[in-house]
Amino acid sequence: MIWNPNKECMSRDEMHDLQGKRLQKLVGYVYHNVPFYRNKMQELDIAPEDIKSIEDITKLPFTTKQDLRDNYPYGLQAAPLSEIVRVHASSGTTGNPTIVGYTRKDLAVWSEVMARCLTAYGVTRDDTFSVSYGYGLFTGGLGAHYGVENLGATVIPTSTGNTEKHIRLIRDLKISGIACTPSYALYLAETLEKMGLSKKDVSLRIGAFGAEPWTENMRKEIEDRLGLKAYNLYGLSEIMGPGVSYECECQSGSHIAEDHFYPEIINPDTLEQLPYGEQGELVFTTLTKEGMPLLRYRTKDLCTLMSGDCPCGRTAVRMGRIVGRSDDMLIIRGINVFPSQVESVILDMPEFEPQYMLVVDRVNNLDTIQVQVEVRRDFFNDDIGRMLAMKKRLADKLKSVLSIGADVKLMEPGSIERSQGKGRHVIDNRVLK
Ligand code: DLL
Repeated sequence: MIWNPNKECMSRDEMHDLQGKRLQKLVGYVYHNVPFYRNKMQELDIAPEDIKSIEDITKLPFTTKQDLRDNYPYGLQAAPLSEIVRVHASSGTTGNPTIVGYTRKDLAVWSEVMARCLTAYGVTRDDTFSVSYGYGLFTGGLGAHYGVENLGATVIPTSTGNTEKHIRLIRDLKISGIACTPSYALYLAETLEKMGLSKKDVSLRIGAFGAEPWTENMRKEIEDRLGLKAYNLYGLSEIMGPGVSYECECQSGSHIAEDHFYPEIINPDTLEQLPYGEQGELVFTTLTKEGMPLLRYRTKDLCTLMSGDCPCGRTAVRMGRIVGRSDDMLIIRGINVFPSQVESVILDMPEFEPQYMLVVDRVNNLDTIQVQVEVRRDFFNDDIGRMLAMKKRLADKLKSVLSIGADVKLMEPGSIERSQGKGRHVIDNRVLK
């Protein structure tokens, strides 16, 4: 089944025409409504009229997460606040989060692309579907939720946590589909087994997994332990949220909803556009967004784009798995964490040396993060109570900045290994096999 064959199965020529027309309209819209883009285009000496087809996209400026931070909170919004009906946010590198406002039409497009994903996975109106991404500022929960409702399946908004209760609901409500991070899916499988149940006691058949990198081996393990077919779901808040691309039954790359999100691959050093098939940084232009449209947004995700026919009948370009990032962002339990966020918290506290190490691990299929930090000599103390209070102060600050709990380990001055060259601040022991 295909949700919207008119768009998902367009000929390549029709798609290029549509993308060209939408790009022209978009460029005029941002030029007149977003001073940031008008200035950038004037600096590059381009006017909206210079954009005549989708190929002209290379004339346009890039946008980065830093630009969003510099224009916090609403500087890049094109629509007036009276048109914005929802706001989501994702973590910035330091300080300001990235704020994304959606108009009513943006939300309609989002639930449309999410319905395309779910249909590609084989979800139908007869399914009962549990959305187990976090609800809140994170786009995962509400994004997937409205897609399931739009499709007409029954949505169970389980969100995260409370895993045993969730498993009982999966069993009792005969939940057949689930959306969550792949690591949470593994944790769910483990909890199921601990409760003395097995995949035979539940009727899960489809999983929509994303928000963090995962591998073919993880896919096999999740499928085997939960008894479902596992599909990739990709997206990012700046562009929309989940639903930017999705696997079909052929599972050979993820189809991009190209009539809304125009993809390019660039060399992250030279910023030159690369041909399909070459690995580089993924860049998206939001062709139809009203709230916060973005020109050539650099995702920092590294992957390849694939053209060519897919046996499912969809004609949209596919992207391969994300193989890494061109920045230092970590994804911990689905939440984006930048080492610089931790650094800014530590630098703000007089008790600590600017020497720290993040140790990331996966214990029982759940990501953990430990922040090791050196205490300044004048603050180092034999009084355990004072040391514990110091530890708690740092843990609380980290929690409020990172939105996830980190285990703090106080270290003696001079005990963290100094690096000769570039400071190394992360030890990631999660080996994605
Ligand atoms: O993670 C949106 C989302 C929610 C996608 C639920 C899928 C499912 P952000 O918090 O802005 O948005 O994080 C976006 O997460 O740039 C990638 O680095 C990573 N990411 C998202 N999906 C995948 C995936 C959501 N399927 C960042 N595979 C992106 C690998 C993914 N990485």
